[in-house]
Amino acid sequence: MDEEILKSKFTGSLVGTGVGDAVGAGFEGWRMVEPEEVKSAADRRDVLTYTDDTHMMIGMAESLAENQGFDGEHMAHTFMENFEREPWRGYGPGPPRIFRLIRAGEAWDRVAERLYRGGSYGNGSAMRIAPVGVLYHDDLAGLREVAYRSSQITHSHELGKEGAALQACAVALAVNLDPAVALNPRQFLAELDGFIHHEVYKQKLDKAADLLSETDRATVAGELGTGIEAFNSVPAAVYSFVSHSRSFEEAVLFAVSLGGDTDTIGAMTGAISGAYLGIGSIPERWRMKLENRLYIEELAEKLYEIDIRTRGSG
Ligand code: F2R
Ligand code: MG
Ligand code: MG
Repeated sequence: MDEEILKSKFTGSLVGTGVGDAVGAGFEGWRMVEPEEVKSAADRRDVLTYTDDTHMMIGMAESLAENQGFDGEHMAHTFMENFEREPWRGYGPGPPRIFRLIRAGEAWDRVAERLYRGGSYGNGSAMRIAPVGVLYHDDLAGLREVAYRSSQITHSHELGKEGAALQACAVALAVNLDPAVALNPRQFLAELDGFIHHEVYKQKLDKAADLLSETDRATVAGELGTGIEAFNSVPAAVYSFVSHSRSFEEAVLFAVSLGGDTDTIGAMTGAISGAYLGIGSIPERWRMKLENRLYIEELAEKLYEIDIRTRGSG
């Protein structure tokens, strides 16, 4: 693939996370909303402010860039320090408790097991995973390992880890596809199905394939789920992408219109769509308003440089 296109996919996925998060943020918890209403709300805003989804995605990218790959202890401390600087970003209930325990001296790789039964299966480790999807786009075994191990910091339930791996794989597959060639939605879903291990996600991917010709958004939302749990939000993001693969804007507006965890489903859809279509597909009027856009682009470029070096030495 042309290197400029590849680089634009890295920036597209990270900026796409931020834009999708910010566009969806005002509607989190709504039942359903018209895409036009989402669009005009985003267009009216002077700044697109992101939430915890992008704040944690930035932490992942910072840690991966600084270590030229995954270092769990460093990533856990990066998350914790970023949270301590900006705790107002709308974090889920679990991560702040985890950061306080790590700050009190608990082991970063065991503390998540103390939350909920068997650890959290919230979507918090999937919503932030775009940097792993782009950096490990040509190494799906490595991608799975880093998705699981990064999830372990805050979301140690197997469904939380698998949700992060599924979202990372969707980003990686999207990076590897030629944006000039029309996406085959069934093939994309089948490749994800081949990658994923857990039956809960396999069933959701099957449902997503069955819903490809569905025109009723309420049916899609009801069948796939739009909740805070990873298994009730990652499949909706994948569906929003495959059903609107030619347009970043349409994919994100559709994702947010489903209601529920709108910032997170918007962020994950934006990450996949940006990874497929590249940074140029993100509407200029949204991209230019994204808070900290230049910093997010800089992080994406650092990850791209690591990717070039890894491929050069491989
Ligand atoms: N926090 C929010 N939204 C609340 C409103 C924010 C408001 N707009 C504001 O600005 O202040 N959104 C963010 O949180 C979600 C990610 O959450 P995360 O990080 O996964 O949190 P947690 O606590 O780990 O899990 C979430 C909930 O899932 C249920 N759950 C998880 N594991 C469970 C288990 N094993 N058994 C039973 N339930 C489990 C719990 O209800 C958890 O609280 C994103 O939406 C992000 O945007
Ligand atoms: Mg959020
Ligand atoms: Mg959310």
